[in-house]
Formats: sequence, structure tokens, C-alpha cells
Amino acid sequence: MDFQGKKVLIIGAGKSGIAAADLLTSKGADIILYDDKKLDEAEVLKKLSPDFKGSIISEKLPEEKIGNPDYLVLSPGVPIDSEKVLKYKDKGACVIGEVELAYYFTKGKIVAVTGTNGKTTTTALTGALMKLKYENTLVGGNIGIPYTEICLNSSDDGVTVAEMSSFQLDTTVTFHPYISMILNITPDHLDRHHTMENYINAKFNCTKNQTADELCILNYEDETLRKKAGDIKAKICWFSSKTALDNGYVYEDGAIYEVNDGVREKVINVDEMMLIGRHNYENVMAAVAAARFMDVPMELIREGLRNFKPVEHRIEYVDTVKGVKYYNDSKGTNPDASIQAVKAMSGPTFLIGGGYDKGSEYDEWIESFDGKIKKLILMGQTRDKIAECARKHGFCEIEFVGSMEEAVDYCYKNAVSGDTVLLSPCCASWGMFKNYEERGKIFKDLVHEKNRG
Ligand code: UMA
Repeated sequence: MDFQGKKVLIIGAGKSGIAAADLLTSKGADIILYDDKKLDEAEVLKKLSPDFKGSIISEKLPEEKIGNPDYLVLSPGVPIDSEKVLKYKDKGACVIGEVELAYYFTKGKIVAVTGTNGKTTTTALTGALMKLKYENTLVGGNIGIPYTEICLNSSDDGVTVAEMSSFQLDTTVTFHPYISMILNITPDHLDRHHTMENYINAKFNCTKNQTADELCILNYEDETLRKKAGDIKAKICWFSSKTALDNGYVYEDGAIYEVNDGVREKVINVDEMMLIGRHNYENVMAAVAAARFMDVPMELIREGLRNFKPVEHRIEYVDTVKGVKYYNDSKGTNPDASIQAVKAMSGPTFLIGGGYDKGSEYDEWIESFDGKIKKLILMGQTRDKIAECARKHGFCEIEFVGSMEEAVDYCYKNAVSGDTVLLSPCCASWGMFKNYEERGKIFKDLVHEKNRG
């Protein structure tokens, strides 16, 4: 794709917008970097490549200055149906996402990992397994490293493992991975996608351009995936943590197996790994399926699985303070993810939740408490909605707090030795924190502070 001299309007000057601007600078494009939020131009310039010669605009898009861009490159957080996007689309601009842009410049094989939950762990694990055979393995995307930042480092003999959110897949056009994975689909981001159907379609965009000799890895226990599997052109590899399959990957009696025409080969006993919980065994099966399709030897895979450490903010053990264990699951940004975290707890638990309202329903989350949750500590925009839902289900042990500091303080004062404190908010962090990483880090710092006294 030739961007030399092309006028490109990049919307969003966060991580993705900056990385996209740098990539396009190296390709000779005429760039306008825009953000709805007021920007400090000097600060933005510090983040950009010194070769950047475009303009930086914020808050308003002055028509006369923008003219008719050839391309609009959207950051993941920018809805494709927003007014300004539609306006430039009508004027003839080609609208693509930051991922589609990165794809134009990616060499070698691509593994795209999507799903409502488990993406980050699976992406990191798949990357770790691929690295054992392919020296130039790159890992990026929604995991926190913009795809445009890494794509120029890809090579014909290498592999790029990209975590893809529904936001990112919404704006792909020709994006074509060699291996795709959809780990699960449960309601999330409905404020952005409006309907469940749109959300599902966005997820399926990761496989829409695949061909019959390529692979799509799917969770057999997910009804939506089973229903829509017939639309997929790629070869399908199923995995299941509950059903005995004749082909694919299964979890049974504490071990993961590869199954070919009913013949099983043990991959690993799950107690040999640091990853815990059934949802993680599903992530492992998906990652192993991808690695096997890329001919990574089983012995290397086993070694990789034994050495893999759980990723930050996903049921991450933080510390033990006065006999109380603290876990950080700040990545629990929707009911399904938080349910997994609640299920992974083994004793009486103080659960910290609440945050930005994405339009989720909390009934199943509350139902998953199963007598284990001693206290629900709530903060943020959703606290009333969650409290109302909890009371409806007969759960009234609720405490409202105004900040993470107050939440940790409450737990420190009220939890007793043997209890567990779990931050798994069931909501996005926006509104109170920059992102879930910041929320998790603040939580961890506060817990460590308590331990220091
Ligand atoms: N902005 C606008 N107009 C809009 C929306 C946003 O100008 O309509 C501006 C904001 O003011 C801000 C910038 O865009 O300055 C932020 O862009 P962004 O929201 O696309 O975020 P980035 O910093 O580029 O980070 C994005 C992903 N964020 C989102 O999808 C919201 C990061 O995923 C991802 O790690 C990063 O790209 C690299 O790929 C985070 C996330 O929360 C972790 N993802 C969601 C999830 O996992 O559930 C989808």
C-alpha cells in the first residue's frame, strides 16, 4: 500500500494514534493527527517520531484545514458510526482502523486472537510458544502494544501474534490472519456496538478473509460459535473443557489432551502450569492448537507451558496482609471475566467492583457469588445499578466507596485472616481511571502500602 503524499486524518492521539502516525510518517504520508480531547501539542510532539511533519489538531475539526483526506485511520476507541467518521466517509475518504493499516505492512504469518475473555493471556501464551520455534515472533494489539508499532519489525520467516478487540476488528477490511481464534463470545461493549449481533459480527471479522488451508480455532462450549461455525471458510479446530471431542483439544481429569480421530496424546497435566482455572485451560488449548498448526514440537510446547507466568491484572496474586490474600483482576471488565475470577476464589471473599457503565447486566455475576462473597464493595458510575441488582437477588452485604483508596482501606479494616480480597470490577475503568492497567496498579500499590504499615 502506497501512502506517499496521501492525506491521512488519524482520529485519536492515544497509543494507537501515535504509533499509526509514526508508521505513516515513515511511509511519507501527509498526516493530520486529531483528538476530541484538548491536546498539549508540545507533549504530543514529544511522543511522536522526530520526522513527524504533519499537523496536530484537537477538540474541533476545521473543515478548511482538513479538506478531503484520502484516508481516515481510526484508533480502536473511535466508533465507526460517529458523526465525523461518517462525514469524511461521505466525502470519499477510505476509512480503516489502525489494525488494517498495520496489516498492510506485516510480513510472515499472523495469528489473530479474539474473544470476550482470555484474549490477553492467550495472546501472551501463544507468543511464548511460537517464540520457541520462530525467532522473530512479535506480540501486540489490544494487549497494550499497538499493532502499528510492531508491524515494521515483522519478517517473512516470523510470526505476529495479535490480540484483537471487537473495536479493532470493527474496522478491518482486508486483514487476513493465517490462524484466527475466537475464544468465547458473551455480551460486552454493547454501548459501542449497539446490538449483540454487531458485536458477534465484529468478532467474526477475524476469520472472514481466511481460506480453506488456514485455521480457525474455536471453543466448542460456546453456543454462538457452534451456531456460526458453518459460515467459516477456514479449517476449524475445536477445543473443549467439558466435551470429549474426536478431534481437537480437550481438558479432562486434570490434563489437557490433543485428539486426532479419537486417539489422544496428553499435552500436560494442568498442575504442572502456573495458570489456574478452567477458563485458563481453555486459553491453553487454543494456544497449543495454534502452536501445533505452526509445527512447534510438542516437547517445546510442554516446556513453554510449564514456564509461562500468568499475565498482570488477570487473577494476579498481589500480597498477603494480616493473613488476607489480595488478588488483582482489574482486567475483569465485564460479567463473564469477573465470574471466572469469582469462581477461582476458594474462600470467603471481599469483592471490589463497579466502574464505567457499558450497558452490561449483572445478574449472572451476582448469582455466581454462591455464598462465597462476604462483602461487595462498590464504586464508580455503575455502583447503584449493581447494588440494585444485588438486592434483587437477595444479596445485601454492600458497601459504597468513593475511591480505590477507600475500598482497600475498608477491606484492610474489615477482612479477617483467611479471607480473600478480590478486585474484579465487572466494569471498565473509564471515568475513574485511565485504563484497567492504571486501576490495577493503583490497587496493587495500595495493598503493598498496607503491608509496609
Ligand atoms: N478519542 C477521540 N475520539 C473518540 C474516541 C477516542 O478523539 O471518539 C481519543 C481519546 O480522547 C484518546 C484517544 O482517542 O486521546 C484514545 O484512543 P483509544 O481509545 O483508541 O485508545 P489507545 O490509547 O489508542 O489504546 C487502544 C486500546 N483502547 C481501546 O480500545 C479503548 C487499548 O485497549 C489497546 O491496548 C491499545 O489501543 C493498543 O492496541 C485497551 C482496552 O481497554 C486495553 N481495550 C478494550 C478491552 O480490552 O475491552 C477494547
